[in-house]
Amino acid sequence: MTSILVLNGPNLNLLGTRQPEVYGHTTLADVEQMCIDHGKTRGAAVTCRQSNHEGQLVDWIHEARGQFDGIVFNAGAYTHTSIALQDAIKGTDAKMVELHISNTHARENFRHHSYLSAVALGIIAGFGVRGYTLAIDALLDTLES
Ligand code: CA2
Repeated sequence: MTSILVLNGPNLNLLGTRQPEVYGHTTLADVEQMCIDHGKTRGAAVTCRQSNHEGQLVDWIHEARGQFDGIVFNAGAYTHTSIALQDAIKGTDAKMVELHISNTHARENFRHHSYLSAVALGIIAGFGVRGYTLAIDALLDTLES
């Protein structure tokens, strides 16, 4: 069975509680359940993790090697700052889809650059939390092709 890790970075535990005009009303728990349920409909096992700590995210990416076929990664603000996360993704054999709830290119300039895009299979941004299931589909379609 194909296994997918849905990884969320800093502050995404606040989803649904603040800034609903940017990130919507859905909580992280709802998003994670949606991902697990969507994986099941496609015959894939989805595991969800969230951390506010860069090193923890690096450790989970290292552990993903040989354990997960793909990663859906919303690295939050670390997207725009973290060479460490780029290096970690380079060191895993799992394919990664970069995911953003908001359209980062329609926001402040500092959100326009991503250290992760260069090591991503592709990028989904601006479709709200629906982007998570779009990213799972993109990963599964790629892995199955
Ligand atoms: O659009 C996205 O998914 C982002 O990755 C979200 C990050 C932001 O720094 C990126 O530029 C784009 C921020 C996550 C913060 O999440 C919150 C959710 C609810 C309330 C407050 C923060």
